Amino acid sequence: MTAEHTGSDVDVVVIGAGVAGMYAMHRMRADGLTVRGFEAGPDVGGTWQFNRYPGARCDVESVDYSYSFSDELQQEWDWSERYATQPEILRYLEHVAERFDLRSGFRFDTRVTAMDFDEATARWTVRTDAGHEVTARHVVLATGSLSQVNLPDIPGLDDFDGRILHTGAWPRDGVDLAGKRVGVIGTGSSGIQSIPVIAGQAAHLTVFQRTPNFSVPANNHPIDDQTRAEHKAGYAERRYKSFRSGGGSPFLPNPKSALEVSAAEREAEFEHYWAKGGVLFGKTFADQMSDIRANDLAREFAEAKIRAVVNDPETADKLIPTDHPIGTKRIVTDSGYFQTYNRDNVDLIDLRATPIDRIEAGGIRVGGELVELDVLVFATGFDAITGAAERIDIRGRGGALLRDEWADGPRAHLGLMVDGFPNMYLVSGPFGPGVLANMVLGSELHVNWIADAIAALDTRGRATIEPTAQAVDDWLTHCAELGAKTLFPRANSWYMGANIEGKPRLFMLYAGGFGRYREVLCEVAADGYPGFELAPAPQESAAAR
Ligand code: N01
Repeated sequence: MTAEHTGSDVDVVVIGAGVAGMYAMHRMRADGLTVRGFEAGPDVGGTWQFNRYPGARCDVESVDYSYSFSDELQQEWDWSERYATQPEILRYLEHVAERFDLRSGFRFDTRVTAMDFDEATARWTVRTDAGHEVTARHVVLATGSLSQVNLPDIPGLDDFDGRILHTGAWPRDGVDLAGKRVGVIGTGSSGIQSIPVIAGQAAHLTVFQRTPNFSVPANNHPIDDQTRAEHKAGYAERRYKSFRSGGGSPFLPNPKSALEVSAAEREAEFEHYWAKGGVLFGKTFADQMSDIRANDLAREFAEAKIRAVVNDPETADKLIPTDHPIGTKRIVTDSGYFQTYNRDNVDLIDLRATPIDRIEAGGIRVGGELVELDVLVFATGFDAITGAAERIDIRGRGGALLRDEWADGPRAHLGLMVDGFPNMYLVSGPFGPGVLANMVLGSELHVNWIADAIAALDTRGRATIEPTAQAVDDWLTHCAELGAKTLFPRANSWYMGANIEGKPRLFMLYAGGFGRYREVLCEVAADGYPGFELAPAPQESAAAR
C-alpha cells in the first residue's frame, strides 16, 4: 500500500482521476516518482463518474475499452456485455483503483484553479480551490477532452420551475423520471443514447433537435463464457493489432474503394458493416471518410435504414441529417433510437423549423406554443478538447496565460506539449488522435511517452522539456494537411470547435491514424526528442555562462 504523498514539493502533479489520470498515477509511482493527484469529482472515473445519464454506455467494445498495462487485470476482469454500460465501466475503474491503490494518491472534490511556471526554479506551483499549494517538476493534465459541459445560454433558463439536468453532470443518486414530462435538448451521442431510455421511463418526452445525427444500432449482446475465454486468450494479439490500427481497436477498414466495387458488392459490404454496429460502419470502405462520392453512398444507405424503422415519413425526414457527411460527426451507437419516435409518448421538435423562443417557468416556448415540462435535460455536449485546460489559470514562461495563447486556436506539439509551457503535458490534448482512437489505449500511450520523457530528462541530468515553436508550427501544419484530406472539416462538429460560440473553427485532431501516430511518438523518443529542447536547471545554465 502506497501512502498518500502529502508533500508540498513533488516530482509530478496529476490533474484528473479519470482513465488517463489513474494510469498516470500508477505509472509515475512505479517509476519511483513522488506524485500528487487532484480530482474535482468525488471519486475516480472521470467521464464515467459524471455521465450517469440513463442509457449511457461506451461505443467501443468493452474488451478493447480497457487498460492493457496489466495482463493480470485483463485476465481477471470479466466484461458482461459487448458494449459496457456506464455503471459497469465505473465498477471496473473502481476495481482498478482498489487493485493498484490509486485513490491514496488523489485528493478528491478538489479542483485545480491555477498553475504557474517559475523560470528561476523550473517548477510549477499548482493551486486548488481547497487552498493547496504544491510545487512540482512536472504537471500532467489528465483533465479529459469531453469534461467541460456546455450549457447553452438560452433566454429564460433561470425562470424554469422544474428540474434542469445535463447528461454530462448527471446526479450520482439518479433521477426518477416516472410520471414526468421531460424535454431533451440535443441529439449527439448523449442525447441519442438517453432518449430511448428516457422515453421508456417518462410520462412524455419532447426532443428538441437542432441538428439530426447519424446513428447505427449497437448490435449489443451479452458476452458468453466461450467468447470471454477467447477474448482473454487473444488479448496479446488484440492489443498488438490495436496499437497498430487506425482507430485503436483491432478492426481494419475494408481496403476497397466504395466506387470500384459493383452495386451488389457495395450493398453487401454496407449491410455487413452496419450489422457490426456503431462507429464500425465508418470502416465499410477505405475512401468513405475522404471522398464525398463514396461518403454519399454510405449516407444514402444509412438514410434508407432510418426510413425503414420510422413509421411517419415526415418524422423520418426530420431525423435524416442533411448538413454533414456521415462520420464527420461521431457516428452514434444506439439501441432503438429511431424507433423511439414511433412511440405515442414522444414528440420531435425540429428547432431549425421552429426555434426556441424562450424557456419559461412551465416549459419551453417554441414557435409561440408552450411545451409544458417538469424536467429539462441538456444533452448539449462539451467545450471539448481545450475547455478543461482553459478553465485553469495556467501561466507558463513570462507569465503567459494558456487560454490567451490559445485564443486564435490551440497549439500543441504531438497533442502532448505546448511551447512556452515546459514540463506540462496534455493527455489527449489538441492535435492528438483523441476520440478518433480508443481513448484508453490513447491515454496509456500518452502517459507512457510522458513517463519516458521524464526518465530521459533525469537520466541526462536535464530539468525541462519543451517543444520548439517551429516544431509546434510544423505539427499543426501537418495535422491541418491530414485533416484537409478528409471530410471532417465539412461538419460543424466539436472536433472543429464549431459547437461553442466564438471558439476558433479548426480541425483539432490528428487524422493520420493511431498506429502511425504511435510510431511518430516512438521515433521522437528513440531519436532523443527532436523538436524539443531539453534544458538544464536554470542555476546550472546560469553558472555555465
Ligand atoms: O455532445 P455533442 P454529446 N440548442 O456535441 C445540440 C462522446 N460520447 O455529449 O449539432 C439546441 O455531440 C447539438 O446540436 P448541433 C462522443 O465522442 C460518447 O452528445 O450543435 N441544441 C447536438 O445535437 C461524442 O461525440 C458516448 O446543432 C443544441 C447536441 O446538442 C461526444 O462525447 C456517449 C444547442 C450536442 O451533441 C459528445 O457527445 C456520449 C442549443 N443551444 C458522448 N447546443 C459513447 O461512448 C448544442 N445543441 C456512446
